[in-house]
Amino acid sequence: METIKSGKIIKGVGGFYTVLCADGSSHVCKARGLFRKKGETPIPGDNVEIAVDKKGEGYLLKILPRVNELLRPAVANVDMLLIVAAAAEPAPDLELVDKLLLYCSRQGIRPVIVINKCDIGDGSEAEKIKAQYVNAVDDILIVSAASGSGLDKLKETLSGNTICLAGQSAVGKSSLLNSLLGLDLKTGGLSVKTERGRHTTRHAELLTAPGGTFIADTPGFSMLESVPAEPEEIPGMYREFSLYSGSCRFVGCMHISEPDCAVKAAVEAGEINRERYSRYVKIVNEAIETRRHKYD
Ligand SMILES: Nc1nc2c(ncn2[C@@H]2O[C@H](COP(=O)(O)OP(=O)(O)OP(=O)(O)O)[C@@H](O)[C@H]2O)c(=O)[nH]1
Ligand SMILES: [Mg+2]
Ligand SMILES: [Zn+2]
Repeated sequence: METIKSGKIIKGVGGFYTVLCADGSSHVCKARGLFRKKGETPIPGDNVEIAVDKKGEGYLLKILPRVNELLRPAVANVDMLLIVAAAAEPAPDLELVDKLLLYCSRQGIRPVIVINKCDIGDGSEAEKIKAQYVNAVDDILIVSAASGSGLDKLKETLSGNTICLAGQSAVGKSSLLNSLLGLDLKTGGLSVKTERGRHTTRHAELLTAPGGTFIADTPGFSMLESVPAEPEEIPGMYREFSLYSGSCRFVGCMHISEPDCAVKAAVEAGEINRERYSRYVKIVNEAIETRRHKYD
């Protein structure tokens, strides 16, 4: 006698997958050979069907279709990326934030910008960062894992979603999870680097919070090896450009060197944030370089 159940993989190590079911029970499951034959690898975040035999042992039967799939960390069906930056210590890498926003756009993931460490200084740094993104992103939260400021709102935003954290090392990703979920994850930043400066491979694991919330902590490496889009796709991924881009003289305007560009005019008029626009130009050029060298 087997019972068939459905649930979500929250962890996978050495061919054993921990599946959390809707009734709150969890089962460690093996994947049958079937997956290997099909070349399918179950990963955390996968919604699955399992069979549990009378000894309580479980087997994965089926992986339901994925909405999306992140590679590093390997997590499926991600609703939300928490892009964490620090108001100070370390100085924010906003180019990374911009690239992570492109990644969200490409993967169909809702971005949430979290500006942590607002307890340091007078708070003006956090506001300066926020000002660069107000027209680009709906959710921008200013918080402090240390003081607890803003964490209630953050918790509310996360509720019921599958979430990945991203951002530079030492911005406070693990600290935020500790404060939000009452955990004891290792903090201090850079903790997972080896002496060669490379990050150790870690198996992604989804932490669970009440209300069907699943969160993957991520060590502070960039999930991105290069700009996650083709050059021509990038302008359309900048939401704050969309008000203006229809008025450019050329269809397909890249808003860089073309004449009569409404986006550039909006930058000059102070309607589009100049710093974000400058990084946009850099990112597009990087994407062009990457493509040029792709077939070298
Ligand atoms: N002042 C202040 N310090 C913080 C805050 N949040 C985290 N820190 C400190 O920042 C350092 C780095 O925090 P972590 O949580 O380890 O950062 P992380 O983003 O997880 O770093 P990686 O795991 O390397 O990617 C620690 O020393 C924390 O105590 C905060 O809100 N305010
Ligand atoms: Mg960490
Ligand atoms: Zn233009």
